[in-house]
Formats: sequence, structure tokens, C-alpha cells
Amino acid sequence: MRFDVLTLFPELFAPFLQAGVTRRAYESGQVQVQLWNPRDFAEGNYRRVDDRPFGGGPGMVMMAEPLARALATVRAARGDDGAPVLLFSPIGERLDHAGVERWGAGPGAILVCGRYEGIDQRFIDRFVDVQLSLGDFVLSGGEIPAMALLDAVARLQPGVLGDEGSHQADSFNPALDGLLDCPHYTRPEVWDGVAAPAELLSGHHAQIERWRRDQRLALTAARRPELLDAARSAGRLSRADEALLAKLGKKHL
Ligand code: 9WO
Repeated sequence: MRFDVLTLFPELFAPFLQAGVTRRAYESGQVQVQLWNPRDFAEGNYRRVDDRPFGGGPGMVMMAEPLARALATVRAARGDDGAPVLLFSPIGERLDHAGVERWGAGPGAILVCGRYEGIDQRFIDRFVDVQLSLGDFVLSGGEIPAMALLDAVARLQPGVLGDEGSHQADSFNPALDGLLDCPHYTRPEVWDGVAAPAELLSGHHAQIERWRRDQRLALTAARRPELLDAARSAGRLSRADEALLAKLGKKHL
């Protein structure tokens, strides 16, 4: 699929698109990314994209017109394929795994990255289909959330993660598993006086898998009990899982 990103800072995306395992998704075109700078669609010698807020107050507001022109060009370039326009904002709906799957399916999306104090509301009302939030905090721009969505979509593409990673992709995927990931350890076996869990060093595959499953169940029960309830309701907990959870429950009482 294809993502078009409207940003005043397209240069922020270059190192991101060239790094790590997700690079493959971008370079192969599995996830096409095109960057557009609203400044290139602004008028006059100064190519202004921002102006002072009506009603006064600090900072500047992104003007609707350069964004609208950029968007019209993007839509034409996409052949008016009806791709949704997404804006990253703390007032948006929270992005989760289901959202990543939704926006990472079909034709892709047009991502609008705000800067300054925000975007003229008339652009948002006219063109933005959905506002997405990563959480209750404020950034200085929508670029990092846009990269977060691209990264999450890219790693879902077939072949982007190795065999090792396909399991990782299942974490937080309620349809597949929906439990939190277990802790990880690597060499040395004893670091700074702390040994790695004996189970992981045992070499017994079944014991290792049971330890990991137990860790995931305990972690999910402690940190995200609602995910555990969802897994149970979906019939994704075995009798061995329930036995471990019952044991944990008694320990905590
Ligand atoms: C900022 C903001 C703060 C409180 C209530 C509503 C708000 N909307 C925006 C907004 O759209 N800001 C633009 C994008 C311009 C300033 C930087 N922007 C931004 C996006 N800051 N933080 C985000 C963001 C996006 C997704 N998840 C967390 C934060």
C-alpha cells in the first residue's frame, strides 16, 4: 500500500526509512512512502505556511491553503483512490494494533503532520477523516506519530521480519494471542552477578516454552488484566495456563 505524508520536515523521514528491518518494506515498495512539503505549495517569495492565530495567543497556526493544495496534488497522484486522510493529534482516537491493521490494509492513507500550535480547523473539518493519538502527551509535531504508524504497518508486511519476528508480530494481536511479551535474556549467563533464568539455559524446549508462557501470563495478569480477560473469553487460555494463573492468584493472596 501507499502512504503520502504531508510534513514541513520531510528530511526527518529519510534516516528512519533507511534503518532496520523495516527498510526492506519501504525499499521493496510493499509500503510506498511519498513525502510532500506544504511549503512547496505556498505562495510568494516567503512561501508562508503559518500565520498568527485569530484571537491572539502564543505561537503560529498552519494555514489551510498550502495544506489543501498539497492534498489535492497527492489525491491526483494517487488517482483519487479514496485513501483516508489521517491527522496525528492528542485529541484523536487511540492508535492500537487493530488500528494499525486497519490503516495498514487497503490502499494505505494520507498522513498529515501538524506543527506549530496546530492546523487551521477549517482544513481539518473539510479534509481530515480520522484523528489518531499515540497517547495523552503533546509533541512538537505529528512526524513521530506518522513514523510510528509507518513502522507498525511495515513490520506487519510478509517477509519483513524473519521467522523470529513473526512471533513478535503476534504480541498485542488479539486474534492470535494478545498476551504481553515475555522478558528476554542473552549472553553472558551471569551479568554483574545476576544469572539468566535457569529454565532458558536448560536446553529443554518444552520447559523453555512453558517458562515463557508462564512469564507472559504473569506479566499480563499483573500489568494488563483486561488483555488476559479478553484472551480467556476468546478461548485462548489452556488448562495449563489457568493452572498457572490459579497458582499466581493464591500467591498474591
Ligand atoms: C495539539 C493539541 C494539544 C491539546 C489538544 C489538542 C491538540 N491538537 C494538537 C495538534 O493537532 N497539534 C499539531 C500536531 C501541531 C502541534 C504538534 N502536533 C502534535 C501531535 N503534538 N502532539 C501530537 C500527538 C499526536 C499523536 N499522539 C500524541 C501526540
